Amino acid sequence: MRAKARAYTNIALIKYWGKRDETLFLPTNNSLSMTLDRFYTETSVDFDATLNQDQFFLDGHQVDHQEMKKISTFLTKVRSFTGEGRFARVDSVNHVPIAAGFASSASGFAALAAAAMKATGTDFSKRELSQIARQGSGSASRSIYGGFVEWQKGVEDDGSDCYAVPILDQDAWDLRILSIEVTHEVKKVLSREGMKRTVETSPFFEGWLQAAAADLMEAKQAISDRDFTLLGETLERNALRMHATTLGANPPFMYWQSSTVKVMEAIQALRMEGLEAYFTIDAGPNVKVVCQPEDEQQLLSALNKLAVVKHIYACRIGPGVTYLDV
Ligand code: 2P0
Repeated sequence: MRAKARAYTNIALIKYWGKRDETLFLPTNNSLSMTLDRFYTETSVDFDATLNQDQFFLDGHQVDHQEMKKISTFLTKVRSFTGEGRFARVDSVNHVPIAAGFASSASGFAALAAAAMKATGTDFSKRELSQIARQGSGSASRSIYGGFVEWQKGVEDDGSDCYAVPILDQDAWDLRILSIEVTHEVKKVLSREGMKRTVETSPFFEGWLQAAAADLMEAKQAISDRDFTLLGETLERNALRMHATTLGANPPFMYWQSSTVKVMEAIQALRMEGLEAYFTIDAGPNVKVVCQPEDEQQLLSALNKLAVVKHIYACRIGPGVTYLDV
């Protein structure tokens, strides 16, 4: 049976940084994201009794052994959850510019989870889908839903209470996200490795856990009240706190480049001039800026004047997983 799904990337306002279980992808803190409307992955899955191993084609090309192993391990989790016995052919097309610094693993595993679960023909809830997607890549658990989404860390060892929940619909609050590309370079420390090193060696990690819990409460209050200033101050502070943990790791590492800092300074300077915008940064040097619709054009023109800015992708808040005809 064949099924096809589309899932969009998301950007964390309160970051997921640290795992308590690496096999089950259980995080050490709750995170909160906005799903975006612009970058997505479309994936079809066909469980086929004639196959004697899984096959994965990304943008039409068969992937290397290591990538294949990741997909096959994930499909085996889907098989054991549903009782599906066959191998699958997976076709995935990524509409995510790698250089934009968006984690395609979030849209990638959310689309793969949705298509694979549907292709097994079993019934499943969105909550179960979020739990399955989580076991491909943590942030994929959030891309099941549109709008604002909270991924709850849970307390159980088996992950049964660890999934994402929607907290505000896509159309309920119109915010804009400018993704600013400052470099095409691939990151040096992959996020999976970076968060592991931080958990194991950074003395700042305990502080991060306390701060992230407090930041989450404020962000949720801000969303509930549609208080943009409170949300912006909280998300910018939370990103800085996440990055501070990496400086305390051993060996230390940092995701910023000088161009990253130039954009951060520009945003803070524009804010002093009365243009309200806030930045966030993930496990790479590119910067994402959150603003209100009425300030988007002025911000775009100010940021485009910076020599370090290569490209700006303007995004809005997007939808959750959708199923497509095959
Ligand atoms: C996030 N990041 O909340 C955080 C902020 C990066 C910085 O989720 O190991 O690819 O596959 O669960 O989801 C990127 O990490 O990591 C990420 P795995 P993932 O968006």
